[in-house]
Amino acid sequence: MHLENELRQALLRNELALHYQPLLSLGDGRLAGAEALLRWTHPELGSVSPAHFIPVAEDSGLIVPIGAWVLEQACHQARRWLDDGLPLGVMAVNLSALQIQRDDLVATVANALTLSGLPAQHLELEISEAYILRHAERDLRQLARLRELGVSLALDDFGTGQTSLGHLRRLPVGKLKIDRAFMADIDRDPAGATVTRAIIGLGHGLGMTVLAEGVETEAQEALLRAQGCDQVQGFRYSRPLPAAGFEAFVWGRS
Ligand code: G
Ligand code: G
Ligand code: MN
Ligand code: NA
Repeated sequence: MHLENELRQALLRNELALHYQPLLSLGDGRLAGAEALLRWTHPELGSVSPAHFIPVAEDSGLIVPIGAWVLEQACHQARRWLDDGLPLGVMAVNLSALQIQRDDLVATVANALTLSGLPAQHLELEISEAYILRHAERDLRQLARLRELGVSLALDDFGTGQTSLGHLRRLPVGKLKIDRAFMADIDRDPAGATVTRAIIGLGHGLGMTVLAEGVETEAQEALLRAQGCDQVQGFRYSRPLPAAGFEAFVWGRS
């Protein structure tokens, strides 16, 4: 079976869905937002991991129509929750390198906002650090155009790339998401804790919100709290959930 052909059909056959993982404020434990994460259930293969199919979608260009679908779905869901009086905060959507390189990205994002009626300040776009530094000047212009729409930007997987501090300062990014690779040993290894402390200090120094990804244990949470980290996300709180499960978990809706 050719995965690319199957993925091409997936949108038409309605096999894609979004799950949502809560982003929480560390200070008061309140919901700060949700990250939309793509899921694919193939009729024969069953559930296919995004780690497996996102690279196929990127290499084939399918990430462009799929990414547009993700934006639309996520914005609609956010709008429904806000209409129901549920205090969502932001809806965070991952963007791929290929989407950022395309001239129609701003129109695609604007279209998703218009169709859903979601106010732009409720949309946060996540851009992986590993990607952003390779195309500096062009990307800076593209990011600035997104900011003009009123959406916010987050630098995802932070700490795994090699963003220079000078470059970071020029990025119109309001949030750093510390890569989950750094959580593994922060509560056991002093060097690990030094890295998270440094990233939190750096982000705050630049006026950014700092979120730690992949938080799984109470000890990790305690350390991040002591270091002044603003937000957390991870299996300790909740796995990514279908919309109904997210509502039940976060707002006690049944
Ligand atoms: O959900 P999971 O933890 O397995 O995600 C694996 C990877 O797939 C992560 O790097 C995540 O950023 C990426 N991913 C999930 N959903 C999307 C999406 O809608 N668009 C893009 N570009 N990447 C996504
Ligand atoms: O690259 P990005 O940060 O978008 O990836 C998000 C991915 O991280 C999702 O696939 C999600 O399922 C996964 N994830 C979220 N929380 C945790 C966690 O606490 N531990 C691990 N191992 N993965 C997590
Ligand atoms: Mn992400
Ligand atoms: Na990440």
